[in-house]
Formats: sequence, structure tokens, C-alpha cells
Amino acid sequence: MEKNDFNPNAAAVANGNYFGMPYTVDEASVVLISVPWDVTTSYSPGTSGGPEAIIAASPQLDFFDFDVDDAWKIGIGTLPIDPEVKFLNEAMRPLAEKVISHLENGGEQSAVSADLATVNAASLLLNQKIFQSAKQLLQNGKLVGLIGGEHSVPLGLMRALSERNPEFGILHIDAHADLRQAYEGFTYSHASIMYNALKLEGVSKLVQVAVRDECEDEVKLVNTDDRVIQFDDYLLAAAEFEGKTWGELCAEIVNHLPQRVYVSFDIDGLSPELCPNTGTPVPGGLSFQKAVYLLRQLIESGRQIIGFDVTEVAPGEDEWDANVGARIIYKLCNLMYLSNS
Ligand SMILES: [Mn+2]
Repeated sequence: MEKNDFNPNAAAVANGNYFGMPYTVDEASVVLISVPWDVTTSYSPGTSGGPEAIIAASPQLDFFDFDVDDAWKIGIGTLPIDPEVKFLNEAMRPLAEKVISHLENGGEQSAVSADLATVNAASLLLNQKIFQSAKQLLQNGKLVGLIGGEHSVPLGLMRALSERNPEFGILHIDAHADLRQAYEGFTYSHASIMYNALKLEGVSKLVQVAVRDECEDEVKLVNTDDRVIQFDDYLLAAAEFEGKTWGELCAEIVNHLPQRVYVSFDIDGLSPELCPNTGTPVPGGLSFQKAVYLLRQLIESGRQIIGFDVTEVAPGEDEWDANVGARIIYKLCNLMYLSNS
């Protein structure tokens, strides 16, 4: 794919597309779905502004990729933000806030059950919309990435992939295990995405990296479900303090994954200075270089990235969070393309 009038060495133009890419969705090989949604965010909202902040910040990236030749020619397309999703998010957020503050003040869940039911129905509708968009794009031969929003949003994409892939693993980079069976009454909570993902038929493995904040029930699930392998942040740090290299640890992580891999990248898996405005920051976590090295090793091993999400990027007063998010997204787009060609 070539665009004769596009100069990848010049400053990119802000044109509403991720990275200022000059491709339509039809022309693109990789298509990004934006999901401005932060309804169930419990601590600090703002991730619904993630996609627009990343689109605004991303044209400043250079197109050269250290792993993929002529990366800009891959064709990364931007599916326009669905205004109905934005509207639904704005309508549901106040209801969800009411529920969250009621429960956090010790109130009974039964007193807010009507509001909870409304929010859960809206989340279900969102999941169905994302599923339909993703299914259509996959049918058209596109590779799909999804940009949140909070971490509840990729379930529809995972479901669309599950229909086409009888067996795949999830590489899950996150400060949290996200294995709660509903959180604060929200069936499709940001804290439940992997609990819900494990119910999809295609998901044969869940490998978690950099987790450092989880509840007893989540640990119990990790210890009892053979499909779940957790490389928690303390275990990773201790191994390195005692002489193991990050390269050796990445080989162990990758070895647990099947051939086909979905990457679910919650930005708070990184060290919090790389995502200071994210909804639920936690000390510790991966450096940018460690995360990129892990993704590179995944591809080096011959595994195929069948889809990905990057979630929980929230804009702050400057572009920093969005800048970091954009770089992770560009790397994932390029490695996904490489692993499928
Ligand atoms: Mn998460």
C-alpha cells in the first residue's frame, strides 16, 4: 500500500486519525476502534477521554519503527468514534457514581438495584456494539486493535476473536488481576474483564504480568484455574534482584502462551510515572523498555498477535499519558502486522 503524496519524514498532520495516518479504514490493514467509556471506573474517572487525547498526541511520533521496515505503509486506520457510545457513557456515568458512592458509604446494594440494572444493560449494549464492529472488520480481513476507555471495553472484540479462533491465549499486562466476579455490582466492571474473558470459549490461557494489587478471591481464582498463570510484580522483581535476566523471564512468560495471542495492555501495568493520570495507579510495574522487549519476544518466538487493546490511558494537563499510550499502540499495531505477515 502506497500513498504517493504522503511524506513519512515530514511532520504528521493532525487529521483525526491515530498518528495522523493518511489511510481510510478500507485502505488500512490494521484498524483501531476507539471506546470513550469510563462508566464503572471506581477511583478516578477520565479514561473516556483517552482515545481523543491519544489521537491528538500521536501525530508527534516519528513513523520509523525499530522492528518493522516501512511501518507507516502498513496502513493503520481509525474507525470514527461512535457518538452513541459517547452519549451513553455521559448518561450512565452519573448513575454509576451514585451507586459507587452509596456502596462506598456502606449502603446496601438492594437500595440501588434499579440504577445498577440500568448501568449493566448499557454495558451489555456497549459490548454488543463493539462485538458487531469488530466482527465486521475481521470479516473484511482487517487486524483489529481497540483503544479505551476503562478496561471493561474490549470484551466485544475478544468475543469476535473467540468466534474465529478455536484456541488463543491472552497476554495481560496490568497492575490489577481484573478477575473479580462483578465489582460494586457492575457485571461488566473494569475490574472484571478477565473474569468475563475466561468465559469465552476460545480463551485457553491467561498469562498475567506485573499484577500488584488484587483481592483474596482473585488470588484464589489464579490458584485454582489451570488456565491462569500470574507473573506478579513482586515475583518478577525478586527474580531479577536474585540474578535472573528480564530476557529469561520473558521467555518463561511467552512459553506459557499458545500460538495465537491476544494482548490486553492496561497502561497501569507500566510504572505510574508513565501513566500518572490513569484511573487506579499503583507503585511498581514495568518500565517502557521492559514492556516493549516482552512484546518483541512474543513475536520473536513465532507467536501471532490476533488482536489487542490498550486501555486506562487518561489525559492529564499535558500530553504525557497520551504520548506513552500512543507509543505502546504504534508498537502493538506494527508487531501485530509483522506477526501476521
Ligand atoms: Mn485492568
